[in-house]
Amino acid sequence: MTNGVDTGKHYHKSCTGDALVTVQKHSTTEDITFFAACFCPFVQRVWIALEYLQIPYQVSPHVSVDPYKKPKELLEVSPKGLVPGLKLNNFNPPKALNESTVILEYVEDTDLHAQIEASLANSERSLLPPKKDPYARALVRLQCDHVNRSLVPAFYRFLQAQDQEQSIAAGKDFLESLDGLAGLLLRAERESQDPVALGLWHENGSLNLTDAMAGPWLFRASNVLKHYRGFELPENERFNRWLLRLFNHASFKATCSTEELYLDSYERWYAFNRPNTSQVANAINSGRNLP
Ligand SMILES: N[C@@H](CCC(=O)N[C@@H](CS)C(=O)NCC(=O)O)C(=O)O
Repeated sequence: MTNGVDTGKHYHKSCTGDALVTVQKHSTTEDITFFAACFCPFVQRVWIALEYLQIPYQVSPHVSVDPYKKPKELLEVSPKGLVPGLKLNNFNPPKALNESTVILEYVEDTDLHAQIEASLANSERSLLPPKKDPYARALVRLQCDHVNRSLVPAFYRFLQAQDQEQSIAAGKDFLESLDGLAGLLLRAERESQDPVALGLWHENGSLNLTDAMAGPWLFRASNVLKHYRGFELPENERFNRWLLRLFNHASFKATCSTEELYLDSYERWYAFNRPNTSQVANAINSGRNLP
């Protein structure tokens, strides 16, 4: 079912394109050290938020730490040896955080705190609607919950499917999951006018947690799934306009390498489903939850 042949390509260890320029801008010591890997979508979702909220950070030398080699510095911040991780150097001794979803909420909270301290509580830059509108915040969190429990696993099941029957079923599941997300985005639009609740889905919205949370897999659907599975995104004008706004957003673009990096990197893990290459791939193969 895989297009092309397994050419034995290996994952990249350094960013290319716009992402490389961003790395170069973040090479000096800061309160936050960001443990990243250039190909990783879990990393990219955090990276988009750091860029958007303009939180100072230093990227760990050579984007990246190699999560498959599990260097000691990575294990100190992320016990399973998974990227992303944050080292928080403003604590003495430094503290650490792992798990992309937790880190995203942490950077959002940190940013809010900094804004309040600087009396900028009305700043536009926030990933969630204001605390005074808990329902609008919940609408965005519903979308994120769907992304994490449905969209992300469906993406890997589709990419890793090796026979035709599996691949057709997994492709359908992935499309259904995209459809489910579109339904939740339309619901938010009906039920809230807050620009952050609308996110980039709406032309009057601003980048939000869902954009950061889902964007990296939507992007890889448009290149990696297209290349290895012949996948075409649904012909849904609203959905495609959203993707255009998202992929062209400055904070999103700043974290993207060139397409070749993703195609090469994914061949090894998923497209040919080589055994024992990653914790995510193993979890999908054995029907367990993602790590
Ligand atoms: N649940 C984690 C998943 C992170 C993850 O799986 N990262 C991959 C790279 S994309 C990794 O570090 N893999 C190393 C391994 O499989 O050992 C999160 O959301 O941060």
